[in-house]
Amino acid sequence: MAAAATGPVPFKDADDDGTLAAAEARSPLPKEEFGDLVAALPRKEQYLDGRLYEGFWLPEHYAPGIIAFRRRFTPRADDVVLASYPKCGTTWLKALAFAAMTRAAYPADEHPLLRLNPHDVIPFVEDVFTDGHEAKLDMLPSPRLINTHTPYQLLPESVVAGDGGGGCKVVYICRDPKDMVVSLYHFMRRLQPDLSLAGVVESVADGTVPFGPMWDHILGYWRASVSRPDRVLLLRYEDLLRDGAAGEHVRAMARFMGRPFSAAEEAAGAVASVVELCSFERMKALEVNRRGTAGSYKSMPRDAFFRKGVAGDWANHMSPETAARLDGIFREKFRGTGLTIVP
Ligand code: PAP
Repeated sequence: MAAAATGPVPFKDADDDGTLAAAEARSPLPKEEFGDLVAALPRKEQYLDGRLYEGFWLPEHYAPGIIAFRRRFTPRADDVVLASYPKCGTTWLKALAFAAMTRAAYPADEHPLLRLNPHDVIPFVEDVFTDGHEAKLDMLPSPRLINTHTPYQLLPESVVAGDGGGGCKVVYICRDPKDMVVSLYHFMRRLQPDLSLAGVVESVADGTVPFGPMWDHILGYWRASVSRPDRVLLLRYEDLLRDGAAGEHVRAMARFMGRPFSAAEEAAGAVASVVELCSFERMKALEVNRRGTAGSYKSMPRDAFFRKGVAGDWANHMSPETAARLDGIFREKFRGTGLTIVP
């Protein structure tokens, strides 16, 4: 399928005649380019081996790709970066943002989210760079939706540049760290059945969790959302889940991304259609999300991205002592900042 003139279009649909693939095959991969740099970084062996790079534990596999992303990514003024800490609502955010931006582009029964997993529509930029597909980003029509787990502090300077210096918009989603722990535990257990919840808790507590410390990840985006609300929008998974609230956030996100819903669209129920298309029940039930794998690294079964989709599941897995310990750590890290993610 040829790329439409106006974006965003599904990444998977771009270059499907393989024009770029041959050229890409001749370029060196980031792991060849930055392998020595990464090999010299402190290393932590765990359920996802990490390398400590400028204060964050990057998954070893992605470290060269993230360095390439930082050095080479060329943003466009109308790009929107969808950012998240892992297991905090990434899949939902991708679906909502893409559905909101493309609400007028497809007949309801032909929407790409009905045939593609959200991770195939908007892949992680870490995967894109690691696998040498960066040229494919350049061929996507504007506006593009870019997705990342990279901390705000490590985003390319070109993305976070101040007024007059370029930069683009960023939407970040965060979640109660206790529910992130439980979600990450279940996710990683699909690959490592003997992984313990205690092991994941420890990695969060000592900051070595992939893309951690989690508190610094959240604080980076939160601070940016406070100082530059026109550029960085912060969403909370729990807020989106609240009865009837998803529409209000979709509306705000569409406005922020530069495609506000018109009065006519509002009257026609366009906001509710986006929310319904991206609802947990609808997405989980789709054939494309029940079979096959997503992402090039570790090839996660697609159904692993749709587990329970609720707030507060931590109470079914964690002792009150462990919950209090995690709450205490985050409260302490956020003290004096004004940020309250922990209830
Ligand atoms: P990722 O960062 O690896 O892409 P991410 O999508 O953030 O993962 O995490 C998946 C979580 O979002 C799962 O939470 P749980 O384990 O606590 O259930 C998943 O169920 C939830 N999720 C996925 N899609 C939706 C959706 N459409 N609505 C609400 N929650 C969702």
